[in-house]
Amino acid sequence: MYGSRTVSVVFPAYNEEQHIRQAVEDFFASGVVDEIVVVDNNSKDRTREEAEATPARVVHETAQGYGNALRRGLREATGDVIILAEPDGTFVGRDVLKLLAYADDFDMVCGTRTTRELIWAQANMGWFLRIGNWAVAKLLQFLHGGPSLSDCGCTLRLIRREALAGFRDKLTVGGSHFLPEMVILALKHGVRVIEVPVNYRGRVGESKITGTLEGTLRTGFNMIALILRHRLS
Ligand SMILES: Nc1nc2c(ncn2[C@@H]2O[C@H](COP(=O)(O)OP(=O)(O)O)[C@@H](O)[C@H]2O)c(=O)[nH]1
Ligand SMILES: [Mg+2]
Repeated sequence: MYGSRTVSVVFPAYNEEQHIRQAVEDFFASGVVDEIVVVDNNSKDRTREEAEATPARVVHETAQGYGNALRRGLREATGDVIILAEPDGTFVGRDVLKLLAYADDFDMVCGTRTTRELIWAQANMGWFLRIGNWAVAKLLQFLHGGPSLSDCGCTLRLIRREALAGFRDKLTVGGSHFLPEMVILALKHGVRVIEVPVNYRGRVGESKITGTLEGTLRTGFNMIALILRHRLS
């Protein structure tokens, strides 16, 4: 509970057995989270069992993909505000307070992993990822009339339930380029969006999106195509 609002956290999870328990613990330790929804996305390891041993609610999404898992989580979460995160150790539970602090003035609060002091030494955020995330965010900002945006790939973000209701059923992306679609649809629906700096740490377990150059490039190109397509439509 934060003020008078209930708070949900959504964790998309594909093979995250190594850190899922600690992640649930860490986000609950913020003291404001009422519900954590773990969306197990056909994990082949013990993610599901590990998650079920926590106070989190575990749902199983069979449609594979980062976007599919997050969209399912957005439908399942019951809080007045819904926070998307990852259970891989990269995000810090107490950072939800930074997002919540802006939730009175804005409907959607996106994290940005561009502040040097908050990028931990082990984080997967080399110059290529940093510039790429920034450039795609700027493309989105200029083509879709956004506020200042500097990171197109940060899962950690908050959306108020009433704001989400206006466009939730229009979200279509099931793959790794889900995040920009959420911002574009939000802007199209007059949702007030702001970015705030968040911590970004090293990951526990294998990275499935930006862990390889190929995965990074594919996701980047898909994001750019989506941003252009929405502008032209
Ligand atoms: N790549 C990928 N991630 C998924 C999928 N389903 C759920 N996820 C989760 O989405 C998050 C992002 O993936 P991750 O491997 O951390 O990518 P990275 O943040 O670029 O290193 C993690 O929490 C995954 O467990 C899926 O089908 N593919
Ligand atoms: Mg990750």
